Amino acid sequence: MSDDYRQMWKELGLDLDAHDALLGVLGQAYQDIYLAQKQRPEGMGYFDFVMSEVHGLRIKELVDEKAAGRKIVGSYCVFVPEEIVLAANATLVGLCSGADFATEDVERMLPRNTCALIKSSFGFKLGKVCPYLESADMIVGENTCDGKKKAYESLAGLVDNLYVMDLPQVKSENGKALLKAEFLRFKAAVEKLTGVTITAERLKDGIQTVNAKRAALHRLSALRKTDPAPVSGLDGLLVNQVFFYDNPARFTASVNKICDELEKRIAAEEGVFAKKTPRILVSGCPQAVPNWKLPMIVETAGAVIVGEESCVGERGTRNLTDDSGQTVEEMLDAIVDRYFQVDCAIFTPNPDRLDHIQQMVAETKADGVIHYGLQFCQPYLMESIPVEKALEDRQIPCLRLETDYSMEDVGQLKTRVEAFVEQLR
Ligand code: BJ8
Repeated sequence: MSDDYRQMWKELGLDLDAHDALLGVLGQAYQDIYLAQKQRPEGMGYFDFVMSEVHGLRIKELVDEKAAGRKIVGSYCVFVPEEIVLAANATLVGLCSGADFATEDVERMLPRNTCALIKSSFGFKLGKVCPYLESADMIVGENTCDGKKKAYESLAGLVDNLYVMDLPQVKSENGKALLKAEFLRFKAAVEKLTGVTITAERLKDGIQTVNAKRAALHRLSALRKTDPAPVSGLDGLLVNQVFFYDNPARFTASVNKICDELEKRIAAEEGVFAKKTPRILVSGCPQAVPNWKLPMIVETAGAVIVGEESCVGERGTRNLTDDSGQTVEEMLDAIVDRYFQVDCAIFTPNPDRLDHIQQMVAETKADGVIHYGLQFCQPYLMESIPVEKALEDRQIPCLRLETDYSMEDVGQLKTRVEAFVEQLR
């Protein structure tokens, strides 16, 4: 890494030694897991570059944007509407973290039995190793699961720019009214932060930019339905992870470029795995960067992942926002309509998620589902039991896994995944 980057990280307040250690582990993991794959599409080269510069070039871009007066908004959840952030001339970045860090310090602030995703977010703050978090002018927390909403009370003491968004837990008229009220309050807060008034024109622009990102991912998902799979699940997940960090227009162009390449592969009947390789849909908790543990296990066990029913995947990107409104009010209603369909397990009841899992199984021609639950994640672990039952009643094999970010259980998970893949053959 260049000296310029080190200076930038120092100015952002990072702990340079700890940060070096993190980048060292990340780089090695990327090498071992990603670069070891065969037959990768050439277009993934862009994503390799993004990952090699994830704390470098992209952060430099954000720092430059800040110097030019643009604000950065950090978020932990797909309920935070990027359309509104862009319309206020600000940039949204995802802050969810997929690796353990500073665990001892974290466990002095949070109970041990907190999910790895929440612990990781705290670890990155306490360990001073996340330049995205340190660049953010506003950090948005949301009242989703109990773990997150209580953890934000403690996070408020660690950062001075936390904004908490309330969210409904029931898909009722009252729930929708709450979401609308909260999006209006968020719009006002972002306008205050940036000093930019959101006009109809800006909001339409924001909607179209985010829709284009989502549409590119929809295109990619559709191509992953083919047998042989034209791209690995590891790479599919990576693209979905980068969705949260990259410059939107560049991301859209890069995904579309991969799709052009995959179309040619499909026409030539080329794939990353042989035809009839067992196909798996992963469903459950979000897998944030650099959490690549499950796809690594699955795809070295002789199966291919063909879709992610997850917030880092289709739950987060399904449905475009209607951009036909002419006024801010009409477009805000369209944004509320779009986000109110997100079927996170914090909702009760949550029948849409089961429908979506089955729909994705049919569309991706998956042979089975792996339910990915993070240890101590009540919403998804609770939901995994009826999901498994409903799938098995429909003769769709399902394997329920519960894990965290450590590598200690890799051997055990591998044994279970291998047995499941055998069953699918
Ligand atoms: S919309 S899934 S991004 S809340 S894994 S912290 S649920 S205990 S991440 Fe999520 Fe928004 Fe929902 Fe999506 Fe809690 Fe579970 Fe931890 Fe979780």
